[in-house]
Amino acid sequence: MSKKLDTAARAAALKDLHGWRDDPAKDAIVKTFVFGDFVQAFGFMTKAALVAERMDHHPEWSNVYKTVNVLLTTHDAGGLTMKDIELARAMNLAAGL
Ligand code: H2B
Repeated sequence: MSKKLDTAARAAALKDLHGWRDDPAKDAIVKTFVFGDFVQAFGFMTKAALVAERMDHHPEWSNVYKTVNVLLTTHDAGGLTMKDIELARAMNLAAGL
């Protein structure tokens, strides 16, 4: 199982993760993706879902029209791990960032 990141590792990992914020209360990272329209938002979710399934690591997310809110945390570990950082990177790539 992945190990929870300590404060220093968390800050270091977040530094080069464009657009992601710390959510310490939930021991998670969060990002709001805003696309041009619903089709782009849903296209992103489709790509991200396939990556998530391949990684066996799944986002908590919601979609309203062209906005996708994402929260990443590792349920098995009870907090943030490298798996969340890896999925966040993959989601940025899926969004074309
Ligand atoms: N996703 C996330 N975000 N955290 C987990 O701990 C997790 C998961 N565990 N996806 C996986 C599935 C686990 O439940 C299965 C059995 O591997």
